[in-house]
Amino acid sequence: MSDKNLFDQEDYLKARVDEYIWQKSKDAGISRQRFLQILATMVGATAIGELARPAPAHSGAMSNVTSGFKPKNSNIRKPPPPGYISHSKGTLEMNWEAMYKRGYIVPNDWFYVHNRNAPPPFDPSTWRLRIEGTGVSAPREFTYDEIVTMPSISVTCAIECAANGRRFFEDAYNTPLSGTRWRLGAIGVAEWTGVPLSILFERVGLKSTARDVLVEGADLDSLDSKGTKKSKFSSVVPITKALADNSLLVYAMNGEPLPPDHGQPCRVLFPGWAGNANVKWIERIEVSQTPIYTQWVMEQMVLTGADYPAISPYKGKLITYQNVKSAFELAWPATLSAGNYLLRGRSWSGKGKIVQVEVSLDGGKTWQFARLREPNFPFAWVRWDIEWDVVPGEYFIQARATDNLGNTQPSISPWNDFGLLYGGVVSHPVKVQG
Ligand SMILES: Nc1nc2c(c(=O)[nH]1)N[C@H]1C(S)=C(S)[C@@H](COP(=O)(O)O)O[C@H]1N2
Ligand SMILES: [Mo]
Repeated sequence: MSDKNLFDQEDYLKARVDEYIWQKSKDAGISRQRFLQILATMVGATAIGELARPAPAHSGAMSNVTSGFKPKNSNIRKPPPPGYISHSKGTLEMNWEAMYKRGYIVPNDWFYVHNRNAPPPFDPSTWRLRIEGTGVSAPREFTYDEIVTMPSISVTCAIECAANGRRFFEDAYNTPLSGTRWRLGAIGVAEWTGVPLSILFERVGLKSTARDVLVEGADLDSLDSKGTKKSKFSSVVPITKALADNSLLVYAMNGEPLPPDHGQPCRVLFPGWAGNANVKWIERIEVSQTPIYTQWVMEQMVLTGADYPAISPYKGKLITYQNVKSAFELAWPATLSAGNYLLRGRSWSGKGKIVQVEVSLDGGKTWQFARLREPNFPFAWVRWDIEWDVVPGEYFIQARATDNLGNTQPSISPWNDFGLLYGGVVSHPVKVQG
């Protein structure tokens, strides 16, 4: 499969499903010809069996706006910056108001956090990264010192949670969801420094037949609620993504050693892919000649619901790249004083860079172009602004971005049961005082 095809999730998913069935068939001693016959009859049938899914109960989890103190039992090490929202013990949502007129990059202390577990302790003298699997001919371990002395590059790009914007599904469909009720603050842009995975893979004798890469953290995943066996938090990408120039084994963030909350000592960076692909606290990478199907990816990394029938082995449509979104650098809800105001915001796309941003100050009736500011890196974000001569009243303001592949934010995102990849235009409430 070519790298270009990866941009088309339909193609990617279909290829993965075909491979899965072929692999199973081979294991069972079935011929290629018979496999193709099975395939022809199978996809529709498995799709139907998986459709029914009970509506999730509302978690009722409380949200806290932080005021600088650290909650007990937190899975987060850094002190929460003022005005940040902590939805649960492992989540910290960026405060968009604090980004007003700030630089392109989010400082480490201000970067959002999504930690399923507390950061594990790190001892540079005993820590090892193991690279192994059927896709390499010389599996071995690397020490921390070895990694930081290898050739490195720096990439400025975003990491964004696949559930960023989840709360707008609830608003748009008036249906509660379980899971973190992020607004738009589960994203940040940083300068990530590390070793291109392609260089590491060269040192372990990457085979031309390598297909998939599994990256595993030191912590456990969160599938235990259903009584299933606990496994390490991990993610899987195809070898084409792992070998991209900007796919890195990261050890520094904005020029500092990777902080505990963001993956100390090492995490992976897969630009544009959903946050969870960027595994933190990694200890093991498996390169495989056969596709790797983990429970996490098949059950959690998918869009599910009436619009997204399951296609075995996936419970829905596999998530890879993030979509287009926009946010204002404003509090939620915002209160402004009448007069001239420089309205600012940022827009981003996991598939490329933003080429156009439109803003509506009248709830979507009329739109005008915002001014885009430099820099404007792909897989990161662009800052934009617009003058607003504002009179007292109550407003719902909106922003709508378009990326270089022509993806534009729709007025509403189609529903999925986990509330992932909300890309619809968001109405931001603003009150203007006289
Ligand atoms: N080992 C490990 N890696 C992980 C996670 C985790 O819980 N454990 N969370 C993932 C998710 S869901 C997201 S959105 C990003 C968040 O990265 P950040 O906390 O550095 O912003 O890390 C990903 N990597
Ligand atoms: Mo996440």
